[in-house]
Amino acid sequence: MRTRAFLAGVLVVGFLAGTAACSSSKPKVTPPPPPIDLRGHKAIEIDADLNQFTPAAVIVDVGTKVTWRNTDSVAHDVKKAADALDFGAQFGVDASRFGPGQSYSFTFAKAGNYFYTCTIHTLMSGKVAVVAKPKA
Ligand SMILES: [Cu+2]
Repeated sequence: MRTRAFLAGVLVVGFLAGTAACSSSKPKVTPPPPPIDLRGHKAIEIDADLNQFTPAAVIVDVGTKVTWRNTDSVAHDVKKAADALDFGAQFGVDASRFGPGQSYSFTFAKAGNYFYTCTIHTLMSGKVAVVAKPKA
């Protein structure tokens, strides 16, 4: 009996060690999707649908016009995230002007990482990475 208990203990310890090794220091948080590189476009579109912005993260050139389209069945808004970079101009749209079928456009004039969110659905957020065009 003692031997069995010892063996069971070894197996458990071995299993735990193996599990720990597999999940080494990686937190169990779903990583945000990688940004979609949309450089080279003068204008792009981001859909608000199913309580998500799609694509949620994009890379665009300075001067790109970004249009958010509400293709969902409920109203959303688009607002600067609380700790986000200054967008350099009046940014965002209220839910009263961003219901189903409505859209909102903003042209990014300066490089930077701009974070925005829907204040109605707090898990609904996105990022626009604006990069300076390389000199031709
Ligand atoms: Cu929303």
